[in-house]
Amino acid sequence: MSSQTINVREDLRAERRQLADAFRQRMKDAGTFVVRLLSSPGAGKTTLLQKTAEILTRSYSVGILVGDVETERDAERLAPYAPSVQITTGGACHLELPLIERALPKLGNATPDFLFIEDIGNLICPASHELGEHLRVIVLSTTEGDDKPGKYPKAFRTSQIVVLSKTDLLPHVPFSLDKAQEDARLVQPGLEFFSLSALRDEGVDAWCEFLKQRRASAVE
Ligand SMILES: Nc1nc2c(ncn2[C@@H]2O[C@H](COP(=O)(O)OP(=O)(O)OP(=O)(O)O)[C@@H](O)[C@H]2O)c(=O)[nH]1
Ligand SMILES: [Mg+2]
Repeated sequence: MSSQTINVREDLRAERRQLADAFRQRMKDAGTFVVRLLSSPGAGKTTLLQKTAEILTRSYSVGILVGDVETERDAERLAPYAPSVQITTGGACHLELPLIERALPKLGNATPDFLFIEDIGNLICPASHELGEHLRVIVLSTTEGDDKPGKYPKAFRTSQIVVLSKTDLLPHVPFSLDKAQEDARLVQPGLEFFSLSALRDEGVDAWCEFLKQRRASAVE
């Protein structure tokens, strides 16, 4: 009797990639630019999204899906700025595309000009999951240490943009913007960087201008 080995893991990966590509194309066709934020817990994703939504909603429609293991806290913080839906995973350390598809209609407008996805605070699991975003952004805060890119390479390798957040704290913490950028570029030379303090509203305008330009070239 002959036997055949099937690589289930590879098949699953390929299937997930196809579903993510289809989602990305569907969003593009609808004029929705999908931006996903990854970071370790507390790096400042929600605070940055509050400021970003405040600026972008002056001229664009914005929707936000935010993942957490428990609680609706982030969606409650974001709701005053843009329609926001919390996805609670009850323990899972990352979001998956079926959760995004299920949450989208709850936004009211399922195809806003900008769809932001805040993934669960974690530099490991989310990096291995494709959600069909157009832009993957990693937020690295000055309180985490400038050595993190080399220690968590997959998150940096799979992102296009690094936001170096909480720059207002630079006088108080041993963090070098140059070292963090050098370390990240060793992992992925093509990375682009933004330094900002969402708390002090420094650098957020430039960040939003960049997002508008990227949206225009990606989906318009
Ligand atoms: N000093 C300073 N603190 C900030 C800044 N941005 C955010 N914070 C603070 O950092 C803490 C975490 O911010 P969040 O925006 O909740 O971070 P997060 O990445 O969304 O956190 P999780 O969703 O739990 O992973 C809060 O106490 C914020 O007020 C900043 O630019 N400067
Ligand atoms: Mg958050």
